[in-house]
Amino acid sequence: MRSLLYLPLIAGTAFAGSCPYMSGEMGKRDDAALQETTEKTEEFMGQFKLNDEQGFMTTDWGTPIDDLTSLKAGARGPTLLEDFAFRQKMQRFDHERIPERVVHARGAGVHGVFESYGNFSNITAASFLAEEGKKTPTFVRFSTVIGERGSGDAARDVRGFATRFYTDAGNLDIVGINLPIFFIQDAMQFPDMVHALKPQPDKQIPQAATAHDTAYDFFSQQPSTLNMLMLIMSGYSLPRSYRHMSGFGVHTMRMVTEEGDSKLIRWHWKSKQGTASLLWEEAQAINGKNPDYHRKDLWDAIKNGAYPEYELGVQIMDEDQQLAFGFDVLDATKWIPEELVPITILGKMTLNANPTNYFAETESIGFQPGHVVRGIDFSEDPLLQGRLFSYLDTQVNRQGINFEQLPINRPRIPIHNNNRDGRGQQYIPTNNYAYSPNSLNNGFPKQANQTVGKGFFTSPDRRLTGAFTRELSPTFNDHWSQARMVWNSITKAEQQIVVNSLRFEVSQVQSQVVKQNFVIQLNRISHDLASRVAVALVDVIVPEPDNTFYNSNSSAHISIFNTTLPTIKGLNMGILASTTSNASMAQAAQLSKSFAAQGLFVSIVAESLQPSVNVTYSAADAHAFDAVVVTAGAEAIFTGEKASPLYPLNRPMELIKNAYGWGKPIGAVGTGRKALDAAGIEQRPGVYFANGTSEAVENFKCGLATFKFLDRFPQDE
Ligand code: HDE
Repeated sequence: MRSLLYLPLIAGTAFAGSCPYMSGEMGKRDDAALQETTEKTEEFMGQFKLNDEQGFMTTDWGTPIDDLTSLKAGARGPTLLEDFAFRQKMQRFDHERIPERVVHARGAGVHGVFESYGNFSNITAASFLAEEGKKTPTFVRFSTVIGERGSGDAARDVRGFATRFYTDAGNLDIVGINLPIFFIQDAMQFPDMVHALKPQPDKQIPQAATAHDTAYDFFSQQPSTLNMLMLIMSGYSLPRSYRHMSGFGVHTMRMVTEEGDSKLIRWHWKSKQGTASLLWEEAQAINGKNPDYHRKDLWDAIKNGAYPEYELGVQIMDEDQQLAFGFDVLDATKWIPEELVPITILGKMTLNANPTNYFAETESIGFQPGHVVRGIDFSEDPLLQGRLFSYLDTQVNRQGINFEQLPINRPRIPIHNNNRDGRGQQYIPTNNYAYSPNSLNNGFPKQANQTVGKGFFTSPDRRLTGAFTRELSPTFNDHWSQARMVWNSITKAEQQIVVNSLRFEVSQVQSQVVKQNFVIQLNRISHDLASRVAVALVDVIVPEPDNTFYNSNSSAHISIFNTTLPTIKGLNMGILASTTSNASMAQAAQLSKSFAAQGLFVSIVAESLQPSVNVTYSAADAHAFDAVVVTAGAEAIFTGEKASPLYPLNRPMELIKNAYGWGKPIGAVGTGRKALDAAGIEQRPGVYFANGTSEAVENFKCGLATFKFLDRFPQDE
C-alpha cells in the first residue's frame, strides 16, 4: 500500500555560495508577435465597452436627465416616489453586487496570449496546439481560496491559477492551483472541507486563515489532507507574487488524437520568472500594510511592460500506467514526481494586458473544468467528476443561466444551438425551429461529430464497468507516503519553516483533543516533525516512531527555496537615501540607473518627495522591496543622529532590520555600512558591503536571484 517507487534522497543544498545569476537576458519578449492577438481581444471586448467621454447623463433607457438631486415637493420637502431618475439610480446601486465566489472570492485577472511551440497532433486533436507559433487569446484569474473578497492577498493559502483559452474550437479552461495536489479525493467531501476551513460559524473568525479548531479537526480526521498541508506549510502558500508561482491542473485528464488514441495527462504551468516565496512574518506585515500586495504587483508589472510568462506542459502517461507508480493517478491527493514522468513543454503564455473593468472581466469570468475542447477529455478522478457539476451550478447561481453570454465568457467564435430564452438573454435568435431534428430550418444547426463537423468526441479507450457503490478505491488509501516525501525533499531550513508554520497554527487551536489527534497524524509523516511541533504545545503526547509509515523517497522538484530565479527582471529594488546629503542623493540616482538597466523596478526612498525621490520614509516599508541598499551619506538618519518628524520614530532603521529579518538581500555602499553596523547586521550571505555602485549592482544581481537567505534564522538543534 505504501510502496512508492524509489527515488534517491537528495541532500539539502546550502544557500550561500557563488553567484547563481548569470544572465540578464531571460524573459525577453517579442511584443510584435503578441500584438496581433491582443488587438483582436481588444477589438472583441471593444464591442461591449461604454464610452462616457462625451454626452449628457441619461437613464438606462436613454432619457437625458439631471441625477445630482432628487425630485422633491418644495426644496425642503420630501422626495417624490415619482422620481424615476432617483429610483433607477438607487435600485441599480442596490443590485451592484453578485454573490462572491464561495471559495476563491479574492482574485486578480489579466489578459494574455498563448503560443504553441509546435504541432502536437500526435497527442491531441486540440486545435490550439496544432501548429508552431499558433496564438490563442487567454484570460487568467489568480486567487486566494479561503478569504472573502476584501481579505488580504498574503494569506497563508493555496492560490488559484485558472486559465481560459479562447480557442478557435471553443473555450478551454484549466482551473488549476499553485500546487500539484488537493486536500480530498472525492467531491462529496468538498462542502465539509470548506465549512471546516472557512471562519468559524459563530464568530466568523479567523478571516482567510486555517489556524483554528475546525480546520485542524478536519485535517486530523481526514488524513488525505496531509500531503497538501505539508506543501502549504512550506513555501507554496506564500508566493512572492502571482508572477513567481507555477500552476498545476492537479487532476489526471486525457488527451485524444484525431485517430482516437488517448493518453493520460496532467497539466503544468511553469513560471518563467521562477518560483519565490515570502516568509510568514513578512506576509503578516503585508496583510496589514498592503492587503492588495499581489493584485498591485501583477497590475504594476503589466502596466510597466514586465509581462509574466508561463510555459504550459504536460506529464504524459499511457492508459495502462494508472497504477504504475505505487499510487492511483486518479487520486488528486498524489503528485506524480517529475523523475517518474517528466514534463513535456507545449507552449508559452504571456500575460500582457490588464482588464478594463474589474467587475465585467475578473469578477464575471465563470470558469469550469467542464469547458473542454475536442482533443481534451476527462478522467474518472472522483474529485474532477464532482467539479464538472459544481462549477456550472455556481455560475448559474452567481450570474444566471445566460452567464456564458457575458463578454468575458463568450467564445470568440459563433455558437449555434437550440438553447433559448431565460433571464438576461442577449441574443435575438432568428431560427424559429429550435429543435433537432428539423426539416423547416434545413436541419440546421447540424450535429457535429468526430467525422463530420469536427465535433467533440470522448476517448474511445474510456470503458466503464462496475456495480453501484459508495466507496473510494482501496488504491486511494495511502495518505502518508507522499507527505513524508515532501518532508524528505525540502532543505533543513524549509523543514524549519514547516515546523514553525505548524507551531503557529496548531498553538492557536483550543481543543486539546484536536491538537493531540493532529500530532498523531504528523507522527505518521515524521517522528521528528511531530516532536518538534509538539514542543510548542503543552500536554500533547508524541507517539513512538512508526516505521510502517516511513520511506526515504524524495523528489528534486518540490523545494521552493532551494532554487534560484532565472531572471531578476521585474523585482523591486529599494535605494535608501537622505535628502540631507547631496552625496547620498547623487549615488542614489546613479544606482537607480544601473539597477533599472537590469530590468528591476527601482524606488529611491528619502525624507520628502523631491525630484528623483519615489517614496518617502513615512510611506515606505521593507515588504515593498525584494532588496534594499543604503547609500553612502544616508547613514546619519539610521543611527538616530538626525531623527526627523517627517517619518515615524525608528522608521529608516526598521526598514533595514525588517528587510534583513525577512531574509532579503541587503547592503550598503561605502559609509552607508554604518547603518547596517548600527542595526547589528554583519557580513554574511546576502549582506553586501560594496565600495562603489557597480560592485553593489553585481552583488545584488546574485542576491536577488537567490532571493531569500534562510541561513539567518535559528533552527532546532
Ligand atoms: Fe474549485 N471551485 N472546487 N477547485 N476552484 C470554485 O467555482 C469546487 C478544486 C479552483 O478564478 C468555485 O466559480 C469543488 C480543485 C479555482 O473563478 C466552486 C471541488 C481545484 C477556482 C468550486 C473543487 C480547484 C475555483 C467557486 C471539489 C484545483 C477559482 C466559484 C470537487 C485543481 C476560479 C467558482 C476563478 C472555484 C468548486 C476543487 C481550483 C464552488 C466542488 C481540485 C482556481 O464551484
